[in-house]
Amino acid sequence: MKTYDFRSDTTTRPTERMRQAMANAEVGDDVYGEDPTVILLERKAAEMVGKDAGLFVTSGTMGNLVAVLAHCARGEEAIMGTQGHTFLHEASGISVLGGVAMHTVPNQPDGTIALADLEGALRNPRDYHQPISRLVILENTQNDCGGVPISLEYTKSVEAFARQHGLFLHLDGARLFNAAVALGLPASELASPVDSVTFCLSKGLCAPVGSVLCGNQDFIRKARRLRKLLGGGMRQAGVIAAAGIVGLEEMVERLAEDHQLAARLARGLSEIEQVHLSKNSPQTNMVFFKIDSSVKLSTKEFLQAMRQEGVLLMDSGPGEYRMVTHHDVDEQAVDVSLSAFRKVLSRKC
Ligand code: TLP
Repeated sequence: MKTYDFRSDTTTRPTERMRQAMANAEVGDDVYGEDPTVILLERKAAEMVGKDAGLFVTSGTMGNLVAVLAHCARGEEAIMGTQGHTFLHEASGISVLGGVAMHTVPNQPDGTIALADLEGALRNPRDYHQPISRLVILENTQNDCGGVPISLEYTKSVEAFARQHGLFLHLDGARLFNAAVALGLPASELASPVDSVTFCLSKGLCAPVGSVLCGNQDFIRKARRLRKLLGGGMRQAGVIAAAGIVGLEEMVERLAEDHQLAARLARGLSEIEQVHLSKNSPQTNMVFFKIDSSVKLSTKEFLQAMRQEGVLLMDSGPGEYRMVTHHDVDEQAVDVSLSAFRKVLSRKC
């Protein structure tokens, strides 16, 4: 039976054009700065997000880690949302490896962090009992709040706050291009207020591996050293960078199709009695929902029953589930999964 994987857009496989580009990639030793394909990817990525320079890193997690370590010294503090990926899903790397404290403040349902909460998180730099506030981290799209695209106006307001208080501003833009497509703005504009931004090639853009961290030349020089320190210096990395270039050239515009497919999925789910859409789904390529408490299936049983019908999805917190649309699922996959929902939910009610 064919399986449709809605767990994440990280499950996308490289396209045929990517595989060809990888096979033919011109390579060199990137630790010596001699891989022309990596150099091209970094240049292209930086240009697309409006920064001076880029650094190819293994993953979004490494991009955020390197960025935070480049901005903050040990004992300093990064302010971020309680729903932020860096706080929830990155094994506390910035604290474990960088000695950087995480100061969390609530995300609002629309994915933003209230300016008053940022203000309240500020430390007194003259009080030596306190850590030093150094950085604010935003996320766009905000994954755990519903894949929410965050507006340019809001990001600018946080920039003004950060400048006023001498803080750096980093953007986890793992899905920045989804936000750009949803808001109808270039990614470079959305990232213009921030000092550094990382985005993933390996999600909706379909490349098999990698993210790019972008910022000014000095920041990227520092980041390059930190990437090496973390064991992320790659050699003939042009083989994978080549797929990233295809992702940037060919896969950005089509993210709109993923958003339309998520809308179709959400419409279908909303017609199923036992399914309740949550987090204002869908806002981009993610659909969050809860299953009615009348359904006597544990999370594990429900996921297992759906898997038996050929549909993979993920739980995203107590009683809540997430489905993500991407290049490797289509209208037929949505229709099959809606039938699977009907079958599984009616069976066990
Ligand atoms: N997110 C994954 C899981 O880790 C939850 C997913 O399936 O959504 N920032 C954001 C906003 C992300 O959503 C992710 C991945 C990352 C960073 C990390 O990227 P990778 O997986 O490349 O380290």
